Amino acid sequence: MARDRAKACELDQEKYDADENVKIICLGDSAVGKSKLMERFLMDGFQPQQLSTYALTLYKHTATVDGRTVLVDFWDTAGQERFQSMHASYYHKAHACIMVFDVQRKVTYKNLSTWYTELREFRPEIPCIVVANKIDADVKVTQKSFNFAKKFSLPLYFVSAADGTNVVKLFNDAIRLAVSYKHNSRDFMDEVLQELENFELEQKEDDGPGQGQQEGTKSLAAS
Ligand SMILES: Nc1nc2c(ncn2[C@@H]2O[C@H](COP(=O)(O)OP(=O)(O)OP(=O)(O)O)[C@@H](O)[C@H]2O)c(=O)[nH]1
Ligand SMILES: [Mg+2]
Repeated sequence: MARDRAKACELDQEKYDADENVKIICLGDSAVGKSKLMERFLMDGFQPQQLSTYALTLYKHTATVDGRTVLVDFWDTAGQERFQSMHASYYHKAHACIMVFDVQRKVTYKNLSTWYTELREFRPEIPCIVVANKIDADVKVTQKSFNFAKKFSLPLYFVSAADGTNVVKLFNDAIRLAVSYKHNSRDFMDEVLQELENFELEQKEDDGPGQGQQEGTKSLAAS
């Protein structure tokens, strides 16, 4: 209990010290290895047992990009269909996406197009990396060409959560892309949300506590 509280304080402190925050989401069918990739990157470990993610797990990570501290929220989603309808909030304000398939199960590669269509519905502009996982099981797959990534001009990484191949590179590149997207975003919804955030901050500074969001929304619409 006390340890939980200490951990929460530590995270609050990190948030305070961080130069910025980014959110990275992970998508793909059930059992492609999304959670194992997170485990490999964050804990440098791999437990082979299968424990399907229930709906959502959030991992916090602190990274340094060009000398700046970046607090990263990794959202590990459940690939199972029964959670499909919950995805709207997963996408909200995400800055990058890691989209995983399993090189041993063709269907998980085929389903990338469904995941990608949904991603683009909610986040039309964010960087997305396609990940071919479990290459330890068949290294020859790295010779194959996977047209999905080419078709949408997306980077493709061959990785293995089991032996760690390319995992650190994948996540570090994803963090960089997320930060760079956050700085250069031309996405209309991002601009509106950013403007709302700034406006709310200004309102708080100008009027002190207790001023409602309604007023902010009204003025934004009028401007
Ligand atoms: N050989 C091999 N097996 C892997 C690798 N990554 C994951 N696995 C296995 O694949 C299974 C599923 O991994 P998870 O990480 O739980 O899959 P997930 O995508 O998070 O699945 P959901 O949470 O159900 O969406 C586990 O039994 C892992 O041991 C890998 O790189 N190589
Ligand atoms: Mg999982």
